[in-house]
Amino acid sequence: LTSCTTEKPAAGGAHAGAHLTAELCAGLEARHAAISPKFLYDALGSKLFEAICELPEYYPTRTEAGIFERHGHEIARACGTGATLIDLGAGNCAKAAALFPLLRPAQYVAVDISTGFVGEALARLRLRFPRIDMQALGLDFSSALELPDSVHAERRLFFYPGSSIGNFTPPEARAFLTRLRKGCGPDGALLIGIDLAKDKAILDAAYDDALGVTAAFNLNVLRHVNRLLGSDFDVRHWRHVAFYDEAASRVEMHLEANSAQTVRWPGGGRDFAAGERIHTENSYKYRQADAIGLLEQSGFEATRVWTDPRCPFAVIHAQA
Ligand code: AVJ
Repeated sequence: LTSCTTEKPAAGGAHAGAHLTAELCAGLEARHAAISPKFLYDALGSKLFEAICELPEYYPTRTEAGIFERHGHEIARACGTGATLIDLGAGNCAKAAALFPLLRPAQYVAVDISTGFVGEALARLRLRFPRIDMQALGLDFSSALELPDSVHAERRLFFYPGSSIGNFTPPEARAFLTRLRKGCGPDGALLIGIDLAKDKAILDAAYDDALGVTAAFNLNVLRHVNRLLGSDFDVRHWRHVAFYDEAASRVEMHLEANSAQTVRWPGGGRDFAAGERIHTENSYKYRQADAIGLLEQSGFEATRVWTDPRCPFAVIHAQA
């Protein structure tokens, strides 16, 4: 039997860096199997995430965009113009681009783990804003943030929207924000979007939508892992599970084996029992005071907070 769906090598290189492969193996071999959420973003995963942002159930993108729209002038006043805007997890660069007319950055640096995706987005953006100096950086900033010398050191404004901070546990988030603060320099700042705790029914629906787009996004990680690791996960034998754990204040995403599975990869493998899960994402939801506390424990000073009157979500400007 021949298949029409071939597993192509990963975009931007046929094999993952040794550290990424080692990280994947360690996660899959752990007693509670896990895959880091950063692996959700291959080329297709980035497109599926764009589709998630269009879903009626997925409120964060729309809510945050509304805050940027309603309070744009105040946000620009807090941030100042002419900054070095460093967009962490830029994806399609749409959120930053919407702020360009107000923020008028001197330089725009789009950082994303999905190298090809962010490169294409930036190429389109250069045509629209020819006067802004732009560069795309394909790198995994979750463990270390090493910016090349081409990124201006003055007036750095880190932009971390969409509540991506929620993927870290609170201690990891503090460590990450502390690194950011150190990368800011003396006159730097951070503009961050943080999702706030809300009704469980809203959260459950946002991460398990009726069309199954989030399910496809989650399952697609197995195909990405197959390409990176040479493993033989069969997507059809797994299902998407997502729920809000109120006590832990986080949404969890898992992939659950429909039946007993053996998965192999070069140099390793694992048996999964029916119903066994692979943890693929946490999405922490904060109370506003705790979000501010997180920033202050990382050495930032939260100077302004903007929220939505109907849907709890905070955009915070923090000074390094
Ligand atoms: C990009 C990490 C902010 O946690 O809401 C969306 C990713 N996962 N639906 C989130 C995601 C499932 C998203 N972040």
